[in-house]
Formats: sequence, structure tokens, C-alpha cells
Amino acid sequence: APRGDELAKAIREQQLFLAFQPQINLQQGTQHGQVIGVEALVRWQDPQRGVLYPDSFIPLAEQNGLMLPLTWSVIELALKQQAQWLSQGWDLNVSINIPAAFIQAEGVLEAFDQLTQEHHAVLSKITLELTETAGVECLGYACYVLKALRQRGCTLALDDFGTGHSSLTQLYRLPFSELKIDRSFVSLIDRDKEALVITESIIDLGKRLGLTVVAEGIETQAQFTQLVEAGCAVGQGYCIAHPLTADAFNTWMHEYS
Ligand code: G
Ligand code: G
Ligand code: MN
Ligand code: NA
Repeated sequence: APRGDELAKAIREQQLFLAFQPQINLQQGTQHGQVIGVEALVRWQDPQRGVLYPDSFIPLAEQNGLMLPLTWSVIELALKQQAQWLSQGWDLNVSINIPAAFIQAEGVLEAFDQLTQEHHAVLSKITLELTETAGVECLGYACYVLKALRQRGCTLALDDFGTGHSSLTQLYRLPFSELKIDRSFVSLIDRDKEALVITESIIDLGKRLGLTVVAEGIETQAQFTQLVEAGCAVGQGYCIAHPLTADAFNTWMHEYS
């Protein structure tokens, strides 16, 4: 297994890269609905081990105090990629996974502004998918930062909704405009009546609160259809596309329409 010092070196030497999973408009009712954007998912190109996935190094980053540099690296890659797509005429939203504690780090806004300018990114097409928000009060500095990011045009999404760390309380306390239904519900809706009822209720709740509801982990045609019928706005998952490297995403986009 990789060690903390190896991960620190990997971050410094820019061995992290992003995979992009397309997110499409579900309300056109076809698996070829409009591509709204992508979720950026971090990977580590290790010279010895090959490509490593977040489950094998995010916990390591947490244990070694590396979440801050890792997250900055991801943000910079995501902003660069968004600007690159914009320059080729693709007006895509890019969603980035952000551990909520990150928002409380000193100088977040200044660093965001600096990176945005440097890479000519457009924050109105950036979504911050916040996870582990339980420790974040919408008070003081964290709330100020979230509101300032919203003012700059960022969309704030509550990720993994419905699981232990992502609850109604969080939805109520923080200024979200998007809600992501956790894969653990979506993966069951074609087999389990209760999972379907819960998912439909989350979609209703989100709509009534004026939130954009996004379903992740859509794997089957049946799941897709049930989400469309329940009125879910946006979806991603293997039945639409796997997470893709930037090159593979390019090819996929050209073949998709
Ligand atoms: O890409 P994959 O399905 O292997 O991701 C596994 C987990 O790692 C998911 O829960 C995902 O949210 C998380 N993850 C993926 N990319 C990032 C990232 O850039 N930052 C953080 N903090 N988590 C990520
Ligand atoms: O927790 P988060 O939503 O960030 O997790 C996204 C992760 O889920 C990505 O790492 C991605 O590889 C994975 N993923 C994406 N689509 C599917 C899917 O349809 N099924 C499963 N099992 N995993 C998926
Ligand atoms: Mn996510
Ligand atoms: Na999730």
C-alpha cells in the first residue's frame, strides 16, 4: 500500500490527474440528453503501481494532513480543464468534490480568485460538491466563504444526500442549490420498493426547496427510467458513461451527439 510520504511527493510532482464523468439532462427522457457537465474524480498515476483510485489514497491523505494540498491540486486541474473546454467551444459545468473542512482553511477565497484568474476559468460553471459537512456551521468564516463563492457564481451541492454524513440538517443549515442523491439509493430503485419511495421523496423534497436534484450511480435502463419519471433533473452513472480521462471524454463527446 502507498505511504503518506509517497502521496505528498505525488501531489508535489503532479502525479494526480482527473477523470470526468458526464452528467446529462434527464428530463429529455433519453440516454442521449444534453451533456450539462462532468464530475471530476481524482486519480493518482503512480510510476510503479499504475493508476490508483481515491479509495486507496483519500484515507491516506486524511491521515497525513494532505487533504488541503490534494484538494488544491484537484481544484487547479478542474479549473484548467474547464477553461480548456470553454476555449474549444464546450460550455461545460465542472463539479469538484470538496471536503467541507476545506472551506474553513485560511485564504480559500483569495486562492480561488487567483486560480480562477490565472486559468481563465468561469466560476458560474463550477459546482462544489460538499461532503462531510456535519462539522461546518453556517456561522462565521465558513459561511462567509460559502456565500462569497455563491456570489462568484459557484453552485454549492450537498453530496451523498441520504447517508449518515449528509442529512436534512445540513441541507437546512448551509446555502445549497443542488442535492446529489447517494448512489446507495439509486442502485436499488429498480429492485427495492422502499429505495424507490425514498428516492422519489428526495426528488420531491429537492424540487420543493428549489434545488437541482442530481442522481449518481445510474447503472441500468430501469433505474434511468424511474428517475426520469420521478422528475429528477440531472443524472450520471455507468449506463450513461464511466468516468473518462480527458482524452477519452473528448472522443466520447464527439461520438455522443
Ligand atoms: O472515482 P471513484 O468512484 O473511485 O471515487 C471513490 C470516492 O472518492 C467517491 O466517494 C468520491 O466522492 C471520492 N472522490 C473522488 N474524487 C475526489 C476528489 O477529487 N476529492 C475528494 N475529496 N474525494 C474524491
Ligand atoms: O461519492 P462520489 O459521488 O463522489 O462518488 C463518485 C464515484 O462513483 C466515482 O468514483 C465513480 O467512479 C463511481 N461511479 C460512477 N458511476 C457509477 C455507477 O454507475 N456505479 C457505481 N457503482 N459507481 C459509479
Ligand atoms: Mn461527488
Ligand atoms: Na456521492
